[in-house]
Amino acid sequence: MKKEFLARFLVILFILIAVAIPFAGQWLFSRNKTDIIELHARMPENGGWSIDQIDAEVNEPIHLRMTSDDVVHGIAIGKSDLPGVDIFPGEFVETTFVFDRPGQYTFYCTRWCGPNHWRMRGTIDVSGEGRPLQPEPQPLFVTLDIDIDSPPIAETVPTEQVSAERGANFASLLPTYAIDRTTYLSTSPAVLWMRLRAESALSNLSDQDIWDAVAWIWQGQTTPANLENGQRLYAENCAACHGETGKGDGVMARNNPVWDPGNHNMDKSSDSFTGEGFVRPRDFSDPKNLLGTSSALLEGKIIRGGMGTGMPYWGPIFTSQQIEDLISYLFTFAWDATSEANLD
Ligand code: HEC
Ligand SMILES: [Cu+2]
Repeated sequence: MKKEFLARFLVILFILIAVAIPFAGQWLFSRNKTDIIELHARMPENGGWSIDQIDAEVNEPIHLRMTSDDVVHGIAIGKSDLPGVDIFPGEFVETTFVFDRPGQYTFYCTRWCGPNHWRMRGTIDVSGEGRPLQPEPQPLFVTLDIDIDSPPIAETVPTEQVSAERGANFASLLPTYAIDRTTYLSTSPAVLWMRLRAESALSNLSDQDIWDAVAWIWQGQTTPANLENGQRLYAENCAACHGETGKGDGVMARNNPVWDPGNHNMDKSSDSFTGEGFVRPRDFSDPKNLLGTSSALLEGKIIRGGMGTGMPYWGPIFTSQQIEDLISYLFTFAWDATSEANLD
């Protein structure tokens, strides 16, 4: 009697389980389907990201299931520390992003998939409670009204290799404005050199002494750790066009025509400018270029980009600290170049 009851009970139980399994599967599956966003990465020429706008809520994870339809890509979120993920063709990879502040974020490709690689960008609109991503303060190039499309050439450059170490010897002689951070941000090394050269208190110093002092001032605006960070960001994001040594000879740009303001197809103020011409960037390792340029100008160019010249805009990608580190690193090209023979 007891045995028979048990047997019947087991049969019913098995039937229930058999019926329940597909339902449970379906339930789990449909949940996954609504929670997971499938994202295909493709080169811009092949259509770019299959989805370029995603809505999200603060503190609610978004799950991405990603694959590539062509070459290797990667994904990362601008202005955030969330680790990036590589996306390989023929494979699916999953990742989860959580945002703790509302605002508009940019997701972007992290692998050099072609000359238009940097155009692989999309936005994630995060709504909800919390301190929003601050609206950016006005960049200095706007406040100072600097024309970032006509970068100046240094009126004077060093004739020997500069040494920030030697420059430290003159620190106590320098007027306070020279070591002021605002001066560093808004003034080019060459303009500061000319101001210092005109100081009667420094008339005993040689031209080279003053260059060394200026190099020391520039060095004092950063740290070895920040420079290292700038170097890494440069290698990952900029060297493909600007070249490892800043000469403008990276694989993505070395065959482009050199910027020529007399050529109307390149002159942005002319009616015939198509805004599509890629140019070869200026040589950062020629001291005439960067030593004539202020940090504010470089920041403006990096944030806003070159409008049709092929120079991407990085405003939504980098934090202000990252941009600062990149600028500090760019200036090292100019100082290092003073050791080369291309001084004239
Ligand atoms: C796709 C190619 C490309 C990439 C990638 C690129 N640049 Fe450029 N960049 C250019 C071109 C072309 C110019 C020159 C056109 C212009 O100034 O408008 C330029 C100009 C600049 C200038 C203005 C310099 C001057 O003296 O005129 C700065 C600064 C700069 N880039 C920094 C960067 C940094 C930093 C990165 C990486 C985060 C970067 N660029 C990545 C192509 C690129
Ligand atoms: Cu890509």
